[in-house]
Amino acid sequence: MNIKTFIARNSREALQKVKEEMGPDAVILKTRTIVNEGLGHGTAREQIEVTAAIDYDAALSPERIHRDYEDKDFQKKWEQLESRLREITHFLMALEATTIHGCNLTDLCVPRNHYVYYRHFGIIPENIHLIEQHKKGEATQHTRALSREEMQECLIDIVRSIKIAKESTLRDRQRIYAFVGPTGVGKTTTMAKLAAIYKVKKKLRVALVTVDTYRIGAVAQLQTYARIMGLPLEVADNSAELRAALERYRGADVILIDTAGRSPNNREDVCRIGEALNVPYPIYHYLVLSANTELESLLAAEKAFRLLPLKSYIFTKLDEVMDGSSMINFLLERKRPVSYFTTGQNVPEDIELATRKRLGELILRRNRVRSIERGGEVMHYGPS
Ligand SMILES: Nc1nc2c(ncn2[C@@H]2O[C@H](COP(=O)(O)OP(=O)(O)OP(=O)(O)O)[C@@H](O)[C@H]2O)c(=O)[nH]1
Ligand SMILES: [Mg+2]
Repeated sequence: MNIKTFIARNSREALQKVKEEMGPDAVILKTRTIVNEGLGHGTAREQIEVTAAIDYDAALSPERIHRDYEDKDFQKKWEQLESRLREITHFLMALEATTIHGCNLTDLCVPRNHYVYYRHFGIIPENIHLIEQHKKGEATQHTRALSREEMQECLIDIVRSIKIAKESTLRDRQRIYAFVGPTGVGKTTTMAKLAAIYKVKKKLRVALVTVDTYRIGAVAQLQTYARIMGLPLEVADNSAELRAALERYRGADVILIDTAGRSPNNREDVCRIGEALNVPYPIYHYLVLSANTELESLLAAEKAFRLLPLKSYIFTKLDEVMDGSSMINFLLERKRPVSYFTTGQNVPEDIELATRKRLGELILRRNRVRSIERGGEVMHYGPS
């Protein structure tokens, strides 16, 4: 039992202090009013003294632990802790392995020193074998430390294992693109960037449609872009209206369709997007994801939106991440290619075609390899 006394101006403040310092399980043993004499000359004032106690055994009781474990936030934190611990264990294992002559990570079929560098580059253990599989038996049994060239090779092997979408060069056929994904990832902004590029740089006839009649202000947001760029915009509430809009846009080279952001945890909402896009036209579905999202959430989003015929990914907000390792691990694990990266809020400037060179730069942005760059040994991460 731990007992403590708190003095405050009133009982509310005293209870707050008890809660902050001893937690919600503290019990109040005694409360009394005391007089603080101050500096004399009539400055005396009344204060509250509270004596509280906490039984640490009770705070750690099986009932309490069980109650906490039922809590979703607690479970999430627990899982994160477990996964971090697994990661640290793997990493230590590999570090240790570099000192053992002739050993190989047999379960992963990866030379141990390669393994260490992959980990340095932010690749999660589960994805390392995917990279090595790609090399189809090229793996060697190095046990000495890797040279700079070999380290560059590891980097090249990582980016080579990621699929990059080819930009469509079809000019004779109308192209229809839909932008789907979780809320606030930048679907509308990305669509506006591409619309401007198609119109201004590629001189194509571009038309816009939105099926996002769900969020207040969504139509107005796109109307503003359409007005600035001088592009036609249709609002469709359902698949029949979308079909009619597409028919009206027969003469357009490119049609871009914006959709409402949906939580990946709500399957029904994702299905509704699918229903709205269910028209007898070939629609190329981009799954738009934000690079500043943790790996688990990216995988969960992909799993939910896989209900739709996804073709490739667009990753937004690369300007907001330190190293993009969750995106890189996602792309290693998921087999669809990546089409574009967006790097800021400016329309249309902040968008680029996805390249392996850019992925390599992102991997190098990790703190751990900065010293190599600083030492004048700037890495070349190979062909894109
Ligand atoms: N930093 C940064 N911000 C971006 C990028 N792309 C979009 N944003 C910002 O992200 C916010 C949301 O963008 P929207 O395009 O409205 O996102 P959305 O996916 O259409 O959102 P919902 O339709 O509500 O689901 C805006 O403030 C954009 O300016 C990017 O590449 N980098
Ligand atoms: Mg939007």
